Amino acid sequence: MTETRNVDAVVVGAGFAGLYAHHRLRQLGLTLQGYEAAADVGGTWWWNRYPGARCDVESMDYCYAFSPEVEQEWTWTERYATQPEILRYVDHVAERFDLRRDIRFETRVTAATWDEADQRWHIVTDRGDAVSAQFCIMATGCLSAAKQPEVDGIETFRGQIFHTGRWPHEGVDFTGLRVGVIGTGSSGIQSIPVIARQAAHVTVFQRTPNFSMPAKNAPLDPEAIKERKARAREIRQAMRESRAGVIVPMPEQSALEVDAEAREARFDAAWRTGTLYGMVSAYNDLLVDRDANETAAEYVRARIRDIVEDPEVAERLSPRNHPFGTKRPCLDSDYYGTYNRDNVTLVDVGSSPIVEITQTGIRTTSDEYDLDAIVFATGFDAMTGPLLAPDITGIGGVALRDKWAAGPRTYLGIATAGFPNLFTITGPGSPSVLVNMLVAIEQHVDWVADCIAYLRERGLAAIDATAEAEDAWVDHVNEVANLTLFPQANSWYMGANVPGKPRVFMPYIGGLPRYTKTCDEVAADDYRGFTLTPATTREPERSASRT
Ligand code: N01
Repeated sequence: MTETRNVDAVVVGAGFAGLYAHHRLRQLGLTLQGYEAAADVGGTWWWNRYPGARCDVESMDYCYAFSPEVEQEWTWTERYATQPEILRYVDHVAERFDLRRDIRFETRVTAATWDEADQRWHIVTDRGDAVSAQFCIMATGCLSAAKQPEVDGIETFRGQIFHTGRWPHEGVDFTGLRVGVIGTGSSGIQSIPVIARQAAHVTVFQRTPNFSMPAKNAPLDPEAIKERKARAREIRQAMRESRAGVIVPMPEQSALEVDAEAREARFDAAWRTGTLYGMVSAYNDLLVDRDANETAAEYVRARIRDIVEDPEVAERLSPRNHPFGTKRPCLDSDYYGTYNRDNVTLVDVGSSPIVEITQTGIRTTSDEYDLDAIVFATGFDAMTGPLLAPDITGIGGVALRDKWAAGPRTYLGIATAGFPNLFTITGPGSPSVLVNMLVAIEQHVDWVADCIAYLRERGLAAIDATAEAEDAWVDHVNEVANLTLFPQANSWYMGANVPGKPRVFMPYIGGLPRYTKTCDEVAADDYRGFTLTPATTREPERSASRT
C-alpha cells in the first residue's frame, strides 16, 4: 500500500494558474505537491498545438505581471503570440522561479476526499500517489477537458484522427490528404486556413457559423515594445481596473442613437483594430439589446459577403441564430478568404447533420465525404469538465458531481460550500473566460494566497463557504447574466455544447473591477460568507452567514 505523504497544499495543474500558485504559496513557506497530466508545464498551451494556434489576446497583455523582472527581460515578437512562443515564455518563467521542482508530470489526480476528522484533503492519482494536504488548489483550467463529438463510428475510420486540443507533438503533415475538419469555433477558424494551404482538399463540417474578425497580426515594433516596458506597471494596473482585463475604451453611446452612416464608420474603425474587444465594445448596448446587436451582426455578415466570392457560401458562413458576441467571437488570419480556394468545401451539418463516421469518411443525412484524415475542432467540456473529472468528495461524503448536478454552485467562483479549503482558480462564477485570463488568474491566486496566509497566521484549520453566501452569489451571477443577451446563445458558456450538461451561464459577467472589489471586501471583512474553523476543534469558530 502506498504511503501517504503530508504537504500543506496540493496544486492540480501546471498551466499559468498552477505555476503562479506554486510561486505564491512557496513564498508563504508552504510545502507543496503539484500534479499535472501533461509531460510538462503550459496547460492549455501544452496541449493545443494545432496548426495556426495562437492567442487572441495581445501577447503584451497575455502574460504574467507578478514579476517586474520577467516583464522587462521577456520580449514578445508578434502582436498575437503563437502557441510555441507562449510555451517558450511559460518555460522561461518556470525555469526562472524553479517552478517544476514540486510538480509530478504525467500524473492525473483521480480523487480528492475531505476528511472531517483531520480537516485535510486526501488526494490520489492515476500513478498511485497518495497525499494529504490542508489545501487543495484546483488550477485545472477552464478549457482543458477536450470534447469528442457524439458521433457513431469514430473507431471504424481507417484514416488518421486528431483533436485540436490534443495535437501530436511531432506535428502532422497533411500534404496530399483529403482532410475533414469538424467545428468552426476558435480552434477550427485558426487551423482551417493553415491546413488548407497544405492539404489536397479540406472539407469543413460546420454546425453553427461563428463571428470572426481579422486579427491583423504583425511583428511587434521595437519602439512599441520599449514604450510598453517603460509603462508596464501603470498599464497593468489599468488592465486590472478594466472590465475585461484589457484596456478597451468604454463607449457611452447606444448603437441605436446614431445614423447608419456613423455606425458604419465606427464599426469600420473597430474592425480595423484587429482585436476581439473592438467590435464588441463599439457601442454600449451591443451585448444587451437585440436590435443594437443586430447592427453589429449585420456589419460582420456584410464583411463576410465582401470577402467570400460565392454568395451561397458567404450566406452559409453568416451567423444568424445567435447574437453577435454571445458565443465567443474569433480572431482569424484569412479565415473567410480561405473559402475562395478551390480545395476548400463548406458543408452545413446544421441542416444536414453528421450521421456517422465510416471507414472511409463522414456520412451526413444528405451526402458522404471520402477523407484521409479527420480533425475534431469540437471544443471542450468547459469550466466544470476539468473540475468534475476527478472524484471530489466533501463534507458528509457529498460528491461535487452530485452537488453540481444542476449546474455549478460557487461562492465567488473560488469556493463551493461543503468543500472546505478547496479553491477553484478561475472557477465557474468568476469572470475567468470573459476576461483576459492572465489578469483573472493572478487576481484569484493572490486572493487564495492571502486567504491561506490569514488562516495560518490565526491557526485556523479550514475555511468553507456558507450555503447562504453561495446561494446569494449564484443568484447574483444569474441575475447579471440575464441582463445580457448571452443566455440566448447555445454556447459553451451555457454548457450547451455538451449533451446533457445543465444550461447555466457559468462565468461571471459583472466585470473584473466589480468582481475584484467584492473579493477584496469579503477578505477585508474577515472572509464574510465563509465559516472559519480553528485547528483545535471541529466546531466552527463562528458561522458567518452575512453575504
Ligand atoms: O471550441 P468551440 P474551440 N457536430 O466550442 C462544433 C478558446 N480558444 O476549441 O457551435 C458538429 O468554440 C461546434 O458547433 P456548435 C476560446 O475561448 C482560444 O474552437 O456547438 N459540430 C463548434 O463549431 C474558444 O471559444 C483560442 O454548433 C460540432 C465547434 O465544434 C474556446 O477555446 C484558440 C459537434 C467547437 O467550437 C473553445 O474553442 C482556440 C458535432 N457533434 C480556443 N460538436 C485563442 O486564443 C461540436 N461541434 C485563439
